[in-house]
Amino acid sequence: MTPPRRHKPKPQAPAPRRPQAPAGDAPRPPTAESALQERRRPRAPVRAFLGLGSNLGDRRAYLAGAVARLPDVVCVSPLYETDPVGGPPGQGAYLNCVVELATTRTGRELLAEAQAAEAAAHRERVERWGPRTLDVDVLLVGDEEINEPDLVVPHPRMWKRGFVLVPLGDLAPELVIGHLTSELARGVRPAGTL
Ligand code: A4P
Ligand code: MG
Repeated sequence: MTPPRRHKPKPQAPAPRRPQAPAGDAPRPPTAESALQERRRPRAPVRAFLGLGSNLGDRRAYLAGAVARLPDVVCVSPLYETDPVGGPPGQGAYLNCVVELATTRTGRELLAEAQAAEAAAHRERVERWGPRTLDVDVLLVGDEEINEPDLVVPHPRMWKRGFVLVPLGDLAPELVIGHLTSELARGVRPAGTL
């Protein structure tokens, strides 16, 4: 099995200077949403995992673009070519991988980053599980549990999907024990690294 690749963080640009607030500008009170985010924010970085998939266009380039723009990435799994699960018949094979982050961001903040990466890849939503340039799913964020209409973490379908569990097992074998069966691993073929 190809070992996971340590992701070299890009050299940091000098921190942007914060614009000075005009004199007499009162600090804005927190909204209910921002207060909830603050309460959920981990104090120390936690291990988080995102699942990436592409089955349209230059799949490798879309995955590489996502890895370059996602924040706090520390490790990238090998790539796998995988048979499509669900969706319309006749769609092409996927390239899948999983990235590991060391992050203090919340699950909701990571969903926003995931959706920004999808938008940057010009993802079009035509039908559920239809072909896509890029899909980024929030799999795990430390031990955070979220059950909201537009965000469920841990990702509810990840434990039954070979295209998630095989690359996740490369990065964190302890997490897939008892979930990754030989039947799930069928149709998940090594495809090199990014
Ligand atoms: N959403 C809720 N929880 C999450 C989460 N943890 N991470 C919501 C990301 N999104 C989450 O997703 C639909 C909605 O799910 C979003 O609006 C978000 O608020 P989507 O990406 O717009 O649509 P989708 O991906 O078509 O639907 P879904 O249900 O997320 O599908 P999955 O589970 O992501 O599966 N086969 C192979 N071989 N490889 C693949 O990568 N991917 C899928 C998509 C199907 N078959 C595949 C693969
Ligand atoms: Mg998705």
